[in-house]
Amino acid sequence: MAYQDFREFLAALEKEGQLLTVNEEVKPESDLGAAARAASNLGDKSPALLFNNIYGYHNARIAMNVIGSWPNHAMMLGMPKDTPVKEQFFEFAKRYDQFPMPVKREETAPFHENEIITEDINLFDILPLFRINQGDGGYYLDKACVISRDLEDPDNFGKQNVGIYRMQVKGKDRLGIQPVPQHDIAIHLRQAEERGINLPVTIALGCEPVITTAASTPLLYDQSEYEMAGAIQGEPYRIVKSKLSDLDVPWGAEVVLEGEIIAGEREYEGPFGEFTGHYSGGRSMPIIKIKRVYHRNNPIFEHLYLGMPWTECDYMIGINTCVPLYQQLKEAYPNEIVAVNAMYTHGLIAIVSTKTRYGGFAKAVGMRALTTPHGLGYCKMVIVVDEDVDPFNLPQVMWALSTKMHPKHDAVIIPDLSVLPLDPGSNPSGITHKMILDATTPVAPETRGHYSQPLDSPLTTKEWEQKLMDLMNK
Ligand SMILES: Cc1cc2nc3c(=O)[nH]c(=O)nc-3n(C[C@H](O)[C@H](O)[C@H](O)COP(=O)(O)O)c2cc1C
Ligand SMILES: [Mn+2]
Repeated sequence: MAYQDFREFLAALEKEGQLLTVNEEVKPESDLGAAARAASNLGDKSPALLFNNIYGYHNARIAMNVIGSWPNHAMMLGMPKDTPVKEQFFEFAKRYDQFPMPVKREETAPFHENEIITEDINLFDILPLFRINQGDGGYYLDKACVISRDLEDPDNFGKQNVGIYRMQVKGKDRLGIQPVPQHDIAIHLRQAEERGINLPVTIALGCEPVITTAASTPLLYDQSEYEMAGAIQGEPYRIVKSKLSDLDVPWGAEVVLEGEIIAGEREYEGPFGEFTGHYSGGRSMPIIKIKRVYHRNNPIFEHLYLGMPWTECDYMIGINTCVPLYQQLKEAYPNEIVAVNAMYTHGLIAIVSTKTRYGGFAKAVGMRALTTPHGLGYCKMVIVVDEDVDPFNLPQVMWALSTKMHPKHDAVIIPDLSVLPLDPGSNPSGITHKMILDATTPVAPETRGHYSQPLDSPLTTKEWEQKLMDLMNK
């Protein structure tokens, strides 16, 4: 079953006890950021938060932490809320294989209820803005889908991009945007600027969770996020055309902004507390001019807390970072790759579980991970483990590192590769050494170590696991 819009998902969360409505009056700063940070601090089953009594506003409603726990992530997939993480990973991978699912086009959408045109636009009036971290340099939209097209191949639906990119509200109709060079919108902007023309963009706020998931998934450049959203939800994804451009927008959005990135213009943007747990600093970034605003009656403004992991951002880009890496590695090595855990900091570190056909194989798997499209900007460290090690079970990964890895032979460092500039350790920003840690058991023709007597569990352990669980549940 697909959620048609943001409100339907919030209602589903509420029914399952995964939405907490806060009726007491809260201050935009620091209550909202603090509450969402606190929700993450309380563990991995936290509810989404809906605030409907915000100091300074008559009728603003703000939702946070919407995909901010494993139960909420499971519900995004339409699975029972207690589904284990690894099961969510394999289910996501199964649906990823259903790509592409054709889209469903609509003529009108609920957000057409209200239209605001050029001279009347004042984003500070329209949106209940607030800062989430005390060092943020301004007000941000940090969970919006940004849609743009490939200018050289505009009719190619797959090359239309939907991505989550943070935006700083810089004026009543001006936003700053940070297109990381490795991401698709950077390609579109470059095409526009090479021609000296502005890049049309449409921004959708308050979407149902499947499109925010697809928009933050490292898909291939020509894979449509809408066709992936359909595959994930198991039915066609609903879209509607923008009014000012040829861009397709999620039908269920609460608020839609239409505008363009101004060619050649840059302005100081930031700092913003990032998913790396560090501030981005202030840098020169492109500007979006907003020309039209649409919103539903009494719209719900969605925002997300991010900072030192784990936060909602990490749930959003956890499993959906693992799956493309897993599928792309499997394309190269279909009989060997078992699972991939790239849930930490969007895959700056990745753990790959694989069979090893012969000595040296695991290191090659690590190198392949570095050269996947997502690996180019992430995968600073790749840990490769044997097939019997569950990469989602970190104690097992630590066991593999501590017993299988030989520091002289199994740490491979490759100098000066690309990484996203936000990696606070990169130097210069955007360049880093990368490392493969081969924590697999040496196989022939390698002869290192004395691994010939691996320890196995007693014969009836599996039966006893079941038996003990049954006894405990009695
Ligand atoms: C909350 C959040 C904020 C993000 N902010 C940015 C950003 O400002 N710039 C950026 O390039 N990527 C940002 N990302 C990451 C991209 O959305 C993600 O890497 C996505 O896979 C990129 O897709 P693309 O290859 O289609 O560009 C953000 C992700 C999330 C979840
Ligand atoms: Mn994309």
